[in-house]
Amino acid sequence: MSSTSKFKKLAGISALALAGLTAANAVNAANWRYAHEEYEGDVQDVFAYKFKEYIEDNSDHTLQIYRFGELGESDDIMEQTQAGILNFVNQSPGFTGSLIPEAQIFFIPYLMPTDMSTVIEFFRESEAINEDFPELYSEKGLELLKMYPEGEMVVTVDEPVTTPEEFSNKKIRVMTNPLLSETYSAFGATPTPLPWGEVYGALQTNMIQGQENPIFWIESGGLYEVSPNLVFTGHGWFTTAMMANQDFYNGLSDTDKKLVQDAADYAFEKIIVHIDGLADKALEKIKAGSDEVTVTRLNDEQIEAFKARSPQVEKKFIEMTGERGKELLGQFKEDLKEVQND
Ligand code: 6CS
Repeated sequence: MSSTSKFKKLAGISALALAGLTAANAVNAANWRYAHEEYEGDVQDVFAYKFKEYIEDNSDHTLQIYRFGELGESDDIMEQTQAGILNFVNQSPGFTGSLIPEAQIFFIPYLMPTDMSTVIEFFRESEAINEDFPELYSEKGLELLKMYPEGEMVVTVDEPVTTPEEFSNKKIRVMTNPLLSETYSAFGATPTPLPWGEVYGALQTNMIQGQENPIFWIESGGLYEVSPNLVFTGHGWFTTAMMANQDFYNGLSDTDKKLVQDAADYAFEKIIVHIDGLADKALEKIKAGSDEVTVTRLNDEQIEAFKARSPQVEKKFIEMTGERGKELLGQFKEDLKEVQND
């Protein structure tokens, strides 16, 4: 055989082998489905798209993302994930509280520090976050992949509020977990649990007189248009969680499990950069977009009056979650102390 025809034959074989490999990859390539609770460009959306970027750059799999409303409310996407219709979901503890009561720990006011770098270090290092919570989620058929902060909570009200007394007779919307209702009762208000889709309309029609959310969301959802008085109380952070259906996750190859874990780590690193300075930028946009907006930052003395009501919420948390909740809270506090002492 001449060397040219030998080469042609070899080239033919490797082309065949390559085609075979590509076919095998195509067979293994999956299209995964991921839903979250927010709109285009919001924090959960950025996280989801970074997760997708990593998955698609490092495998043949593809990821389809569904934003708020495309598949329903937060509770709907969680149900679809538990049923295996969706592979991944981002649901915030604000809504997970009824499924996993311990997730309500984030609503004990003044438990979390206000300083962002300490908060981030806590999410990175905490045993409660990285070891205890995955176990709790696992009992509900969920593989917890990441918990991350979105921004400090700010209250918006129909008039500026600086004391618990001024909250009296004000209906404040809360996400649908019982502990958050306890927090707003303790703050002197009348808590009103509502799914996200009803909040803007309820503020507009004065069915409720306020709500709480991070600034980027108050801006992107236009909440300041119907609830223009922003009050910085310093009482907590909006935290969220991203997870997979556990049967789906357990059925993945070790390579794909690592891919998914690495993609979640990658998205976390990107989100930390994304939220840095986000609140300030959003506040500037809000101020530019409305003359009605007022900004009240509670001073230390005013904060003390709200903080004094935190122990009663902590007590309720333990009543709702028993020994396990008590242990989790102990670990949470220990983890916080460690990052605050650094
Ligand atoms: O208040 C809420 O319900 C929504 N807030 C944020 C920041 N993300 C999603 C959630 O549904």
